[in-house]
Amino acid sequence: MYPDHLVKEFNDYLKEVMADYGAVPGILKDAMFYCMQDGGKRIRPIFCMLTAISLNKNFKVVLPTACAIEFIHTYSLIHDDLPAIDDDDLRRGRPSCHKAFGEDMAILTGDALFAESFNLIAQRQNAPAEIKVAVIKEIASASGAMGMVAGQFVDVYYSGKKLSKDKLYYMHQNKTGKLIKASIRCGAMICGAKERQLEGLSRFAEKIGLVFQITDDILDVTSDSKKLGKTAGKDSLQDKNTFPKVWGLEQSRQIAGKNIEEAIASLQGLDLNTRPLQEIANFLLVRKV
Ligand code: GRG
Repeated sequence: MYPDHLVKEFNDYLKEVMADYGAVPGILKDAMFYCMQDGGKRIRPIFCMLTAISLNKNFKVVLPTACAIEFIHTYSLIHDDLPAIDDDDLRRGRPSCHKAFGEDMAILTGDALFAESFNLIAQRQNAPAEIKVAVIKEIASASGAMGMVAGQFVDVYYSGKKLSKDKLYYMHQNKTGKLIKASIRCGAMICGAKERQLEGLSRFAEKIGLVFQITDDILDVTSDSKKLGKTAGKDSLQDKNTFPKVWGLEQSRQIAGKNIEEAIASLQGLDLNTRPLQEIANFLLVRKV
């Protein structure tokens, strides 16, 4: 089952954070608020909060970093939807940012959220300075030129071209997996995880990050736009390289299932409260949105 109570806690905290942006000028502010308001699953913040819980800490201690990661994720969706990239009119069940505010504003809104995410950690995250630097480094690396942007590059550059299985893994691990991994690793670092726990959680995170994108690919084929809140069937329309295209639907499901088993196994023997992380890992196999 999805931890809806944590989504509510996160959204309440986000409202408090957004109140800091009252002085942002004109429709840039409207666009930032529009894109950040309730709507997404908040799964990256949830991963971060559940990691705190697995280490027997209060999830509230990681909320600023969880929020910073959601800022980066939202920026990536705004830019991904632009006509020059995926050209999508629908996001989270509403017109995407550039449809509502224009392309110029969508570019600026993404830029603003990206920079403000680091501001948020610097200003609000309560942790020793060396941990804050490590968290910032983790998130910058996960979202940068050898992380999310690298994965997105492969996605864009190889659309309509044949992609090897190795490159498909590389694309998914970078485009989606690394920010998910950062959500878990940052939660662990802030909560004082021991080296061995951090390593185990990182192995868990790599596998579930991959599975999250595999199920995203599967849902694009098997679900519809109304349920997803974004345009279904676009991957094949744009001749994207996806798991169902390269492996077929059934084998994609099997790869996802095997990775979830391995993810859960990597949590054992680490002196963690593993149940919440196991539950969300299993949820990834049955999620409908
Ligand atoms: C420089 C153009 C440019 C891009 C920057 C845009 C970008 C880098 C990266 C995009 C990466 C991207 C869009 C990955 C998709 C990952 C994914 C599965 C998104 C959907 O996430 P959900 O399902 O969405 O968590 P919600 O709406 O629930 O938050």
